[in-house]
Amino acid sequence: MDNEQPHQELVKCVLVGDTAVGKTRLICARACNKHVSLSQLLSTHVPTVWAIDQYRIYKDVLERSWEVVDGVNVSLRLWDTFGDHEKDRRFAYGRSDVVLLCFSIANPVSLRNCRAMWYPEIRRFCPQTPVILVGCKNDLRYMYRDETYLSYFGDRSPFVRAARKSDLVMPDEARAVAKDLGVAYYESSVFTYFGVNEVFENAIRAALIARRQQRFWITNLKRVQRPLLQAPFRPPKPPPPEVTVITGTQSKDMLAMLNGQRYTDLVLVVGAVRFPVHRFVLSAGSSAFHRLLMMELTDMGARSSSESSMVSSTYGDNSTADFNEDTECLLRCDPQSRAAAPPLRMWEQLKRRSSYQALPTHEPKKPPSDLFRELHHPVFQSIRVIQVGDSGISSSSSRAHTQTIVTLSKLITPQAMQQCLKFIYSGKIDRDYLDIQTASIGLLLEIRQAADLLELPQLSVLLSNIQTNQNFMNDETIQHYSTCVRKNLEKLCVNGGLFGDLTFELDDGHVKAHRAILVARCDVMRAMLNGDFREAHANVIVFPGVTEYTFHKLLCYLYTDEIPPISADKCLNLLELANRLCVPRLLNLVECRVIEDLTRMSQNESSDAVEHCLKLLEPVKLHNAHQLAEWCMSYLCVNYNIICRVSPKSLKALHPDNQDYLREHRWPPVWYLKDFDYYQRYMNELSRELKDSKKSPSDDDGCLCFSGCKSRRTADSSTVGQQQQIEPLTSQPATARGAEVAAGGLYPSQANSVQQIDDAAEADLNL
Ligand SMILES: Nc1nc2c(ncn2[C@@H]2O[C@H](COP(=O)(O)OP(=O)(O)O)[C@@H](O)[C@H]2O)c(=O)[nH]1
Ligand SMILES: [Mg+2]
Repeated sequence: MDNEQPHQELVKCVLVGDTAVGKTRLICARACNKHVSLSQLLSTHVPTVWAIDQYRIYKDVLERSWEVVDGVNVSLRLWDTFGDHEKDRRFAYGRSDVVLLCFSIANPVSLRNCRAMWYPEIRRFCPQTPVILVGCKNDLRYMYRDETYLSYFGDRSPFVRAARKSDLVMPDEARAVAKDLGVAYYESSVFTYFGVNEVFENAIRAALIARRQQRFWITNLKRVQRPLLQAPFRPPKPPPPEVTVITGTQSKDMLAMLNGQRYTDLVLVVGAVRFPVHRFVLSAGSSAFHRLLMMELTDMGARSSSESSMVSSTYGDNSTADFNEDTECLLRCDPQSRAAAPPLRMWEQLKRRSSYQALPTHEPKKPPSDLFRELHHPVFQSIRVIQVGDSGISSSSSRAHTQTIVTLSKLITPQAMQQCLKFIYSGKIDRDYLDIQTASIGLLLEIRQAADLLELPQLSVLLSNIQTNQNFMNDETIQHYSTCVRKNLEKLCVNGGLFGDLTFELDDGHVKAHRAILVARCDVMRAMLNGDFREAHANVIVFPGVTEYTFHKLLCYLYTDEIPPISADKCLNLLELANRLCVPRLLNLVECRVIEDLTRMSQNESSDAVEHCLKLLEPVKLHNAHQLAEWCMSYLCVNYNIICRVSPKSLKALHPDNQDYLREHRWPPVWYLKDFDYYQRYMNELSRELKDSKKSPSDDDGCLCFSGCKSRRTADSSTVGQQQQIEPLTSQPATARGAEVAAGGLYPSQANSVQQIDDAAEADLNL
């Protein structure tokens, strides 16, 4: 085609190839900058041709046709064609400057047709025109197993089918065809936009070089480079699989625990209503209760009235009172001593210690341990501790325990107490009170007063928010409460064993726990402790094969719904326990914690994370930690090279199916590594040649004298296509290439040099 204006070039580029290989989409991507979504790409294909008159009709299409390539202002005119083999494309080929021979990398037949049908046709109509082989849809090299991609085909098959691995054409296969035909090779995808601009930019180069050879006097083409070698396409690194944690049910479980009234050890007497509750929960939820229940309870008669008003005097003191050998005490709260002595033994000990007559060792009518005390406190009127039988399922149980009875003053009404307890257990109050429109103001005030007296600051804030119509702030308030109460439960009950009524004998120690929470939070524990099993009546349960470390994490979960950090090397026992006790959320939380630990490890230079993943992969599957197994597998896939380097033996020790999976899904894939190796070797060769050419005078420095490179020039002009085959150049950024362009622009290469590189790459790549 003739120049439209001086120093402006018009390039006619024709796209040919089988139907549905992606010609029209590729043209639209370049000419209209059209980006397409996956669903658009996968919609049913209707053969269309992009009309050439769009350059005339649409101004923006015409504007986008302009491009500056190696300093030359070019208007690229793209010609689309139908892919039917028998069609007459004579008109399209006429006066073309470059032909893009397209095939789909997911359709090997379309590549075969390039050699068998298309190239001969092109050469028939345009014997001298440069040709470029273009592998379209190269996103399918990794998308073929993408779940979203595959999901589109679910209900459309068998009419439309997804690309299969066996269909994929690898870069080296396509490159071999290109070499055979003596043309340059590029890949593109309109989905990722990889190569879209590169294909056309280099098509322009091929066209301009051919033009320069015909019209060597046109000086504005002297800096045009030969088509550059395309850097290989590396599929994106697959993201690690996401781990989901099933929603916690702690609030619900705690409420069920309150309503179920099982294993209670405290009765709150409020007016005519008695509330059986659990001391450990109240201690964790309310400072007022904590202090009341932690005080050293002595009998009134042994003290003066001023000393006996200890509740009021110790109020404000949050610490556990010191145990004094001389003090007659009913309940000792030192966790260590409690952990060491089961309740009954402790009771005996206390009885022995007690010198005071009120400890009713010989009183026949009163239970021997019954102890009563008046309290001089605005809310708590009196406290009584009695010894009772099992409050659990079996009334005939021999398991004895203490029951504390606290009588509250009239300042707290039963309804207010009900709501305070609900809040302490679950961080919630009844719905009726949440809306100022429906709630009775009087009742709200009663609850607020109770919350203040029982030192439940978050409940006070919650109620005040309701009163001021600022309910939107309550989520945060409830969150704050649950954080505080979880911390207390962990500190007092899990770590301290406060008011624990059951001891677990583990491989390396003893741990105290509370039947109530175990039963409320874990079905297997419920079956064990409620049923006819021996454990239902035992104070000590032997748990062989479990260490304190593991059991502590289990208790943390049962009490707080969360778990502390877990190191990857210690997780297996906990996963096994979580699986054995059927606690799926704990299993998920452990998976998350271990992944956190592995992610942290992976940030170091070391290969620790890889080694841990290799160790964990198969055992965690046995414990149903499938998400963790999947994560490890995905991590190993993207670190396959490291495994081969540092742990080839561990890799071989894996189940053959796992080895196959890793090989199959390794990232970057083998075809990329091969292609990258080819590219690098070529680049090295190129820089060597560049050095050599710097030493000898350049053949293309703008002078019209051909003497220095006569033989090469002759070869160039006679076989334009072959020139591209033997000299496919780099796809370095233009800036990086600037110096090279200035130094000569053309990159001579021996006719067989790329062939040699290719052969060497095949031989040397030990993949
Ligand atoms: N995944 C993927 N699909 C593509 C790509 N290019 C085209 N397609 C799809 O392949 C089908 C054929 O495309 P089209 O451009 O019409 O092919 P033509 O007949 O050669 O013009 C259409 O369904 C396109 O959505 C690509 O780069 N990636
Ligand atoms: Mg088309």
